[in-house]
Amino acid sequence: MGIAAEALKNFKGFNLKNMPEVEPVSPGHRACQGCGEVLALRQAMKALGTNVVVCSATGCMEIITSPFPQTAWRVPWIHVAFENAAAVVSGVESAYKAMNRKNIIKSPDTVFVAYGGDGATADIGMQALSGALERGHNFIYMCFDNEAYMNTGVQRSSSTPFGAQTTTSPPGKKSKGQSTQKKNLPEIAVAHGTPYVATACPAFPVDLMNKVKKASLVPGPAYIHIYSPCPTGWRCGIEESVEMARLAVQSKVFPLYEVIDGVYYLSRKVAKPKPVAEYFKPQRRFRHLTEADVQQIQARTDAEYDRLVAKCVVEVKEKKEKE
Ligand SMILES: Cc1ncc(C[n+]2csc(CCOP(=O)(O)OP(=O)(O)O)c2C)c(N)n1
Ligand code: SF4
Repeated sequence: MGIAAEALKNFKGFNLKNMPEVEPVSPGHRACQGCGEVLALRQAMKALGTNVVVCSATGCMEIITSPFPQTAWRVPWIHVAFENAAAVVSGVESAYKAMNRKNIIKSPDTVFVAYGGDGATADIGMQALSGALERGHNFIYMCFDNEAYMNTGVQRSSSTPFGAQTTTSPPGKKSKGQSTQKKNLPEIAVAHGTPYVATACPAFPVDLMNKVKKASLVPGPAYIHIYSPCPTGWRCGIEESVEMARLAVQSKVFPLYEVIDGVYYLSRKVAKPKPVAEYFKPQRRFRHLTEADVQQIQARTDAEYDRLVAKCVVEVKEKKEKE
């Protein structure tokens, strides 16, 4: 049995009846109305509780929680540069380890967390993240993926999906919007031999919280990729974030799965998938796409999903959250 499976063998998860009441991220922050990213952050932090140190890359979740002299954080939290959250959390984790060993502190169970948006993770912080995963620090990295650099005004990242409009991938006579395919960050984390990797989204809060909790129990690096709808950048209604996250899963655009010691588990099998067009429709970032474009994206989505399912040896038998 691998180290992650061993650590999780007696795992008893959250359910709707035993939700923690703790709120490490307080309400009253300055996110846009309907922000799916801060909803995901709240769920993740509720799962982790208060014995944590959090390193935040620059981005929306940093800006909206820390307008000086205020803060929404009720736990130790460090804002670091855009590109080095994983490097800083490595140092913090190492410092705690050394101080525990020398009996300077008694804090063996503190959980170390770094997070960033998709720009901070897939592009500018990739080198720091790769190094931290490879060195095997005991930390969780959470990527809140809203599929563009939102904080600075919706620029494309390498996690922006094919065809999406951003300010730096504008559609026009010669362009269909984003011309490249979304970078597969969970696969990159798996390729590092990371003991625990998972995808999650805030439309399935119990699943998200259990994955974050599991990540905290694994003695080594863990990577969680969290789909985070952004009504401001996706140009959809502020009341539609949770629905967008749910539709992303139901249309196979964003499958929910875990990889424990390299073994793939599908968290939720999409038996009756919704068309990608239904997921695209409320989002004006996809409005310029033709029917043929959407069909092409549908075919690729189906193929990618089938490729993932073929890798999943076991289906997780968990009580399903209501869709
Ligand atoms: C080295 C560096 N380059 C650029 C910036 C400007 N900057 C700050 S936040 C940000 C965008 C963050 O995007 P992302 O990581 O996707 O997070 P989001 O805001 O979408 O949650 C940029 C470009 C910076 N702070 N530092
Ligand atoms: S721009 Fe998007 S991700 Fe950033 S706070 Fe607003 S809704 Fe949230």
